[in-house]
Amino acid sequence: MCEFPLKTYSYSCDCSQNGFSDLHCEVPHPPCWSQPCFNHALCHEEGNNYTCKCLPGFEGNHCELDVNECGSSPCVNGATCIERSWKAHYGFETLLPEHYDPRHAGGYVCRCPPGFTGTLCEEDIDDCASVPCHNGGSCRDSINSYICICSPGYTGVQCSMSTVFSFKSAGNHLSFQSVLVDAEALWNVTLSFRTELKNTVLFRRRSKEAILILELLEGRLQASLNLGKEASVDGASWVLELPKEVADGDWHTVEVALAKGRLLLLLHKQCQGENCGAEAQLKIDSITWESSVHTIVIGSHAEGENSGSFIGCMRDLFVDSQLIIPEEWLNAIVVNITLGCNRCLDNPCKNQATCVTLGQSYQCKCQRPYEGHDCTEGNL
Ligand SMILES: [Ca+2]
Ligand SMILES: [Ca+2]
Repeated sequence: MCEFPLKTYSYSCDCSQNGFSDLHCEVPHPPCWSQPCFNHALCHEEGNNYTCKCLPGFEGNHCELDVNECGSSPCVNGATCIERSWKAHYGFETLLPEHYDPRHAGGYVCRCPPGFTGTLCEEDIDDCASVPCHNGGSCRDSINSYICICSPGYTGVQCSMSTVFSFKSAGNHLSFQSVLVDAEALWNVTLSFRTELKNTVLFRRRSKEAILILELLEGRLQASLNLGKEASVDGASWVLELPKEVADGDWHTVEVALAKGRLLLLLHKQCQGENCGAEAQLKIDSITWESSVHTIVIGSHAEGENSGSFIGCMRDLFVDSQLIIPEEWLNAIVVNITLGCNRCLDNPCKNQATCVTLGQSYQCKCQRPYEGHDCTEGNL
């Protein structure tokens, strides 16, 4: 490129493209001169060679490779994995800083689905922590939700709705109609009751084909079924009884079910042993269980009939697996039924004691010298 003896001429050598420097382009550039390392890696010279010292999150001889940290699916429970090297997510993803910084481009963050937390979204958030279930209901944690297991007498998502109602005098009753859509469906009534009447009716259910009655006779449960339009004349009938005395003023839960070919009478909860259930095989094939309207009267044999009327409280009434909630008795005939169950109305406290309602129970404040739960014991 240069020639002698043109002394009078000056010259310069352009080495910008060939990797050399100095006046005559005879000195090679240092190895890192060409900036061979990618992704902001440091170039480290060793003699005529170089090595690239990668920032976290990059690899390869020239740090040209973005480590695929999300490749192993480290986030659990359906979380989304976002690598810190994904520049396009900055400014949008709240889990990342606002601006990309190559010095912090290694690793990943997990965006958790609702209900989970933790670095890897491995932790199921305790949705019961806020104690959402009321009235003594117990809480079961679920995914981004909870399930309340309500105490007897309450229902609703948070157990804040009462299912309790009471019959204070003869003739009080509740009457409504139920439509069995599926002819094969079970006839089923489950309820809890509290009474001291020894002989009373709990419910009567009537359809075109059958009459089913649940009552107390001498303090014991009896379910009777009569089939046929003229049931008492030419129909078949069955009676089930349970020996346990239940007219004791405490709550009892009873179920009567008429499945295809079987009649069942069951006492739930406190009852244990073989005396808690009775069953009858109907042994009838010819009856047609048509879809039909059923009339159900709770607390009485029929509207306008006072004999055998129920006096006491009921709660958690289910008809064909549907909970019948007092607040939703819009289409029912309701005769003098009171919501709740005020036990003090039964005058349970003796000897001039004062009765105080405690939820669905009561407490007696005794006059001296009486004592005991109902103030019946005394040191006279
Ligand atoms: Ca990466
Ligand atoms: Ca949870």
